[in-house]
Amino acid sequence: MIWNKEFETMERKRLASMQTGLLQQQVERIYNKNAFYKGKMDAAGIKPSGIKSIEDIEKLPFITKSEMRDVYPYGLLSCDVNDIVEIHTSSGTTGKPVVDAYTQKDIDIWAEVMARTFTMGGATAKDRIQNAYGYGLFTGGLGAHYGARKIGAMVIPISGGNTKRQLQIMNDFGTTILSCTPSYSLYIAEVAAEEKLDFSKFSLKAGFFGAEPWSDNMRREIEDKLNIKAYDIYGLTEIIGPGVASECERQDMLHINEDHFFPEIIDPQTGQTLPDGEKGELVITTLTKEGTPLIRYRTRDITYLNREKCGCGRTSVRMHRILGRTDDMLIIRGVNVFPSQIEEVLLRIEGVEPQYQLIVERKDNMDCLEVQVEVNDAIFSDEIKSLEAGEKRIEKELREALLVHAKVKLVEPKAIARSEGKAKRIIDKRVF
Ligand code: DLL
Repeated sequence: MIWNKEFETMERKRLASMQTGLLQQQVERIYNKNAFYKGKMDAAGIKPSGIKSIEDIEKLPFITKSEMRDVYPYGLLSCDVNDIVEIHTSSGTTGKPVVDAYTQKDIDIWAEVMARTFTMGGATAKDRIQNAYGYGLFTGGLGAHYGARKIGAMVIPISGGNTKRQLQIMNDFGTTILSCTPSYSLYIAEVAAEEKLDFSKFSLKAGFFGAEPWSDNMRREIEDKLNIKAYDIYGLTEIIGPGVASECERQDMLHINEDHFFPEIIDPQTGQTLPDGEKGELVITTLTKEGTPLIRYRTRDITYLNREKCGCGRTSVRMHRILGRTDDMLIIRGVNVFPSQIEEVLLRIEGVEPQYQLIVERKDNMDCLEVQVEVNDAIFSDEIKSLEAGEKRIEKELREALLVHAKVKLVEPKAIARSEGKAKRIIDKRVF
């Protein structure tokens, strides 16, 4: 099922020419309406008339998160402030939050791209969507809400938290679709097991999970435990929230809504554009955004692109699930380590639960990485000797995958704090 055949299956030549037109309009608008962008373009020596085709996007300067913070709260507005109908922001835990301001047209586009997302995973007007993403300034709750309403589904706007109630509502209302973070879906499964609830007796059939990194192994765990198909959905506050890219029923990379969000992959060190298939930092330009348009935004998310046509019939470029972030790459004794690599190794191992935390410390000027990971009851209640043997075995596998030593500590079930939103995987105690 395809929500918007015209745009999702557009012939690529036509799409490129449409993108050229949209980029030209966007650049013209920001140059004339936003002093910050005008300053940046003047400094880079590029005028709107210099954009002759979509490839000319490379002439435009990047924008970073810290620049967005410098112009907080309204510095990126490219329309009259009275035309803004809704505001969202990032959590701002590491500094001033970044702001996404939406006009009514921006909200309509958000609903459209989220309608595509739900339809890609087989949702229809007959579905009952339990939306356990947080409602509020976070974009997950309202973004999924608008998309679910757009396809005419029944929305259960429960927001995150209160897990027993989630299960009660799921059962009473016959929820067919769950949307929340992947880590929260596993917590829901865990509470269900404690309550002796059996998902095969529920009506749940699919879940739309994102807002944090997860792996294919974690997908399998979720699919098994909740008895559903689990789809990866990607987005970020700066661009629109969820709805930037999502998986179709083939679960084979995420289709980017390219008629609204133009993707590029760059080498994060040099800023050079990389060819399709090469891993690098994802850069996104909003082609249609009115409120707070972004030109060449450096997401810090690492992935690669694939332009081959997907078997589902969509022609849009696809991105691999996020492989890591340039900023949560840990540098351990000079070696680059991504939490996703560690998760991949851990979840290959029998008896290991998808609950882990990485603790980094500096002892005697040496970086030390400890991986704390939960194991199931059967393994934990084994003799100390076999626990130690398990730790050594995982340490060996991690060493082979990461090329650096990590100390492994197997911990009892539920020892690691659960999250109702994004999971906290890294505790970096080093002081730089
Ligand atoms: O997390 C938007 C969202 C809500 C996406 C609900 C999907 C579902 P932010 O809070 O601004 O926005 O965080 C954005 O989260 O740059 C990625 O690093 C990470 N992220 C989002 N989706 C995924 C995903 C929302 N599917 C940041 N896989 C992004 C991996 C993801 N990382």
